[in-house]
Amino acid sequence: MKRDDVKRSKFLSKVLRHKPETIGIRLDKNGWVGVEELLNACRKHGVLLDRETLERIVETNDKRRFSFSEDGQNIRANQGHSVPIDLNLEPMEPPERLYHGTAGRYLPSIREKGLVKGKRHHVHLSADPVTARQVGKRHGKPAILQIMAREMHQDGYAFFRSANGVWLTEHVPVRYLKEK
Ligand code: HQG
Repeated sequence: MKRDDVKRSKFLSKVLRHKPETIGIRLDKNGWVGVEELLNACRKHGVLLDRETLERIVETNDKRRFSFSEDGQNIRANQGHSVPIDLNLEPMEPPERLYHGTAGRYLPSIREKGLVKGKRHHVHLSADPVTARQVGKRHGKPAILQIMAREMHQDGYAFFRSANGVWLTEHVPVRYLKEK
């Protein structure tokens, strides 16, 4: 991905997940905003973006963070919001194990409280340890946790998978965590 696109993509993450008000847009209850509305608002705020560039960012984004609606009129972030929207995800049966990458310094607190979602809507889990390590690295020296996802699910906990393959759940209690 081009360097300028990475910058624009970070900006889009900010306005489509966390702070739409900074450019004067509103997300609907499912997180969508009109593409034209978004492009106009970005331009007004000095971020040069046209439809073609936006399409390229959606397609080439390393984690497929954004999706267009079927008719192409709207766009939203696939996951990671802190604003209260409903992605309308269907609960799904998870694989036997999922993974969570975190920083070593968080482990004492995680051993006490389990994985908590903080400001986000869900705890984010990865399907494989390599991805989990990359997620963990963002916070410092990474530590990888295994989650007994199937067992949790059998015990009645709901799991969801975002359009870009991130597994989501409300909270992971300590008893389902295993340190690798
Ligand atoms: C930690 C990125 C102390 C948790 C990634 C994490 C992901 C605790 C941090 C997505 C804790 C929250 C989300 C507890 C959890 N005590 N710390 N009890 N429970 N934590 O950034 O999962 O690039 O909100 O381990 O790829 O790192 O944005 O969550 O270290 O998919 O698309 O609290 O963000 O995607 O950090 O990352 P974050 P995350 P994007």
